Amino acid sequence: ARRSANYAPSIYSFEYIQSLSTEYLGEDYKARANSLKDKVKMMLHEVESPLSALELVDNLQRLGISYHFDDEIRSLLEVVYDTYYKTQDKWNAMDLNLKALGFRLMRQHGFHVPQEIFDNFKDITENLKPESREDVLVILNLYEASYHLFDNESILDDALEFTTKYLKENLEKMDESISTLASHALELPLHWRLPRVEAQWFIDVYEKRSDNNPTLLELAKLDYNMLQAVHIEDLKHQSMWWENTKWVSKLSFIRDSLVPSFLWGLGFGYLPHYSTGRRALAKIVTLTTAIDDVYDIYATLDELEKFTDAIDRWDIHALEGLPDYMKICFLGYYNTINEIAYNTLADTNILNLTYLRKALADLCHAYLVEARWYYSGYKPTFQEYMKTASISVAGPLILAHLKFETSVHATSEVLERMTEFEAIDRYSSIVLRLTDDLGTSTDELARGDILKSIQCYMRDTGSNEEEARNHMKELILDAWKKINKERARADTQFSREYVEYASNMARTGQFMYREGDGHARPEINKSHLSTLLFNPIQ
Ligand code: F3P
Ligand code: MN
Ligand code: MN
Ligand code: MN
Ligand code: MN
Repeated sequence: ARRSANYAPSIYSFEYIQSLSTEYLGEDYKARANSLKDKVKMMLHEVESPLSALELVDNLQRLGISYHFDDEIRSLLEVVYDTYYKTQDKWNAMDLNLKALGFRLMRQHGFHVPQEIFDNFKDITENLKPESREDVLVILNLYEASYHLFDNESILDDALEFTTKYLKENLEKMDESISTLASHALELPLHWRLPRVEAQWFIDVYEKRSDNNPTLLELAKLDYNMLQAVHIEDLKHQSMWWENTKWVSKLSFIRDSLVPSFLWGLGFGYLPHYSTGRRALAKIVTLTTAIDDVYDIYATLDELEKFTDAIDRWDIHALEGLPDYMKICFLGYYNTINEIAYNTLADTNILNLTYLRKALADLCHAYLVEARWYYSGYKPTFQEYMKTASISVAGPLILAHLKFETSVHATSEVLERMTEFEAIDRYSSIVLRLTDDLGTSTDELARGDILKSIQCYMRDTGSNEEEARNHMKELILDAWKKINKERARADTQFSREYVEYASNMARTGQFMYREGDGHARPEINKSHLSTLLFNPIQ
């Protein structure tokens, strides 16, 4: 008898999604947004101190509207960098708060600032008082800065440890307005958060501030709702496509992951010009989720060998040897991937099908290895598991696609830089796998599955589940240190955009699985989904 996961039907019906509408596509809104943008540009030209410049940039970023001012922000940061952060004699004179805020923004934007800027930070932090709002802000800024650390940056390691402990231990003593910020930061640092979800949260926080800037606030809300209108169009397109594949009715055992898969697409990139990429990636995630269920749950090992071989050959004739339900899987996948490759070819003149096929074949081979482990009862070591599982989590497949979905049509650059991106691809896939296992392995083992990272590590070391989970969290931090290094290396418009997408993949994993299997059970993220996709901000 075949297994089944008994997934619940989607909580978002086809009819519901098609009925969504929004007024925010209208011209009036566009005109209003443009006049607000002009005002913000003036503000960016008129800043008077480095602190006010950096705070303005930070607010624009957190409010989710900095993308309108990329050029202005870059020039402003260049000036601030040259004047204050470039050399030691310049930064010596700054206070710790300014150092910390600037360090984070500079590293975010690829400027070189060494960790030594925080030499002896404890001389200052020792005397800070949790009862003082200003003092806690210093700690918070240092905390957020420290997450931009590279491997072997021990000062930043110390700063991360110190500030985390400080915030945790002093939450009770803080004023409520600031303890909200502190617990939010402790839950996940800004650097690991999904920009769109963060914007939604921060707009609310910013609105409650007595010293907020009404222009920024109005633009943030308006822009949020205008972007949401673009996302709704994407989602409706997506749902029409998914309905037409008929997978939900033909393949009774799969998850209908349309909406959470769209959220992955949105997580990789939320900007309007990224619609094509968002749609392509959301399709890949929707189909791949179903194929993962074929391998994990439904198919026999013999069927899986045949399916993997068909994917390898990418030959329409391979269809004939497959059982009926797998013909649907194979041809559905085949058509979608070929169409995506066609669009890239027509749009950019790059033929990437060989590359996309290879990523898909690697994924299916990793799935097959895991299926063999399952049927033979084999228990891999943690290291052996990770070798396969950092591929089976679909990170490399997603990243293969993302490289061709950047806004700059970097025709030859993509192909030339493939090997350069191997490190960021590997480490963002590791974050994805470990977050997935932290969130999904409990359900998976209950339903019958191979041992996942946590359990392999427990077997290897004799540790208990909590220790193993904490170890995985440390490995996530280690992987981010490597990601940060690769981010700092990105030196062209194309590579900067790409490393952002790869970082966003890790961030989406951290968001999706933070409270369990948010991908298989979208009700976990219901309230976020509703503000992201279904209801404008008031
Ligand atoms: C990680 C997976 C899925 C979710 C789909 C998300 C994507 C493709 C980014 C299928 F690939 O989750 P699941 O937890 O079932 O994967 P696993 O590899 O653990 O079976
Ligand atoms: Mn699975
Ligand atoms: Mn699987
Ligand atoms: Mn294009
Ligand atoms: Mn999983």
